[in-house]
Amino acid sequence: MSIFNKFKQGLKKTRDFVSDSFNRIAANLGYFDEDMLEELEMVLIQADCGMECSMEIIDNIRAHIKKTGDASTETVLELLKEGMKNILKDVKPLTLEPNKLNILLMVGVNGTGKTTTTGKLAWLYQKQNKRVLLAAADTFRAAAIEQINVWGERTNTAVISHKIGSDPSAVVYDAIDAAKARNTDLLIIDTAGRLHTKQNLMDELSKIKRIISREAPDANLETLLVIDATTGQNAIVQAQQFSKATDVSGLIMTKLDGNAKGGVALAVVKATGLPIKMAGLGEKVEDLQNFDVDIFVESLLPDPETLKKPE
Ligand SMILES: Nc1nc2c(ncn2[C@@H]2O[C@H](COP(=O)(O)OP(=O)(O)OP(=O)(O)O)[C@@H](O)[C@H]2O)c(=O)[nH]1
Ligand SMILES: [Mg+2]
Repeated sequence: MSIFNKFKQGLKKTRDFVSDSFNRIAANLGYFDEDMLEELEMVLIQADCGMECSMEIIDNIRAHIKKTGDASTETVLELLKEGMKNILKDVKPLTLEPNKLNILLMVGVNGTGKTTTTGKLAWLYQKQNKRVLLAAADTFRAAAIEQINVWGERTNTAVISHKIGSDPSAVVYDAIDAAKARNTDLLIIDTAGRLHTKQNLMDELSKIKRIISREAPDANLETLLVIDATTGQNAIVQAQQFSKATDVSGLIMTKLDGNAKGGVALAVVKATGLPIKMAGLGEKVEDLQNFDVDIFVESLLPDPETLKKPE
């Protein structure tokens, strides 16, 4: 399946809502008047694009119409896509640096999809013949260690783990040691879910980071904040506050398949200025994709050829 189709399928709920709404509004007249623009703004807000992004996009469309007099459905659709792409433009896909250790530190609040995404990433890079190693630095629950080991087995990836209750930094220390000895390309560190407000847990994260910079100072480190797209406005607050509490280099938006609110990707980028690196589009191992702005936006909106004409 092409990447475009994977995004279309994963984003089906949001696509159905946004595309059908656009078509329904457009079918009235074949061009957009002020009421229709306001209706379109409401659709964006309902898809969780956020008030700020939605207003910015529609204001730009309005200004363009005023300037050119062109309010045709095709032009509005094009401007809508352009507006969305402009907001998301700073996206940078995840890339591994060759001939050195790359470390992905997976962080985020509880249940956002850190462990699942760790497994999916292992699978993705194993397929590319990279030497991958996993670190079970969520030592809170036995089930968490078990879960990452299951992913290790499924993806044929070695896992460094200690027993429940041990210091996550010690796991990371051992994992880096093993990564060096094995000439590993990619070490992925799964951490426990934590709230940015819990100081002791944030300190634990800082300690993990200190170990990484001490033991692997030349490694290419990415701290990836995993955000659950189905948590709506909460996702925005989480992303904002978590990235303030610790240095985050990029976002992974998971569960974009979960509801019709995938527009939250725009709101999160707007609120944090952080790039989205990857998109979780389903529960299956192959449902993790590099986040591509053009493909994401085109997946949410109708193809120009399919636009309905007014009756
Ligand atoms: N539909 C869907 N479900 C996902 C996706 N990513 C993760 N999940 C599901 O989300 C649930 C939680 O995933 P975990 O990976 O355990 O989340 P976590 O962040 O490791 O959770 P804690 O370790 O408890 O903080 C699981 O049921 C996953 O299958 C996704 O992209 N789409
Ligand atoms: Mg987990």
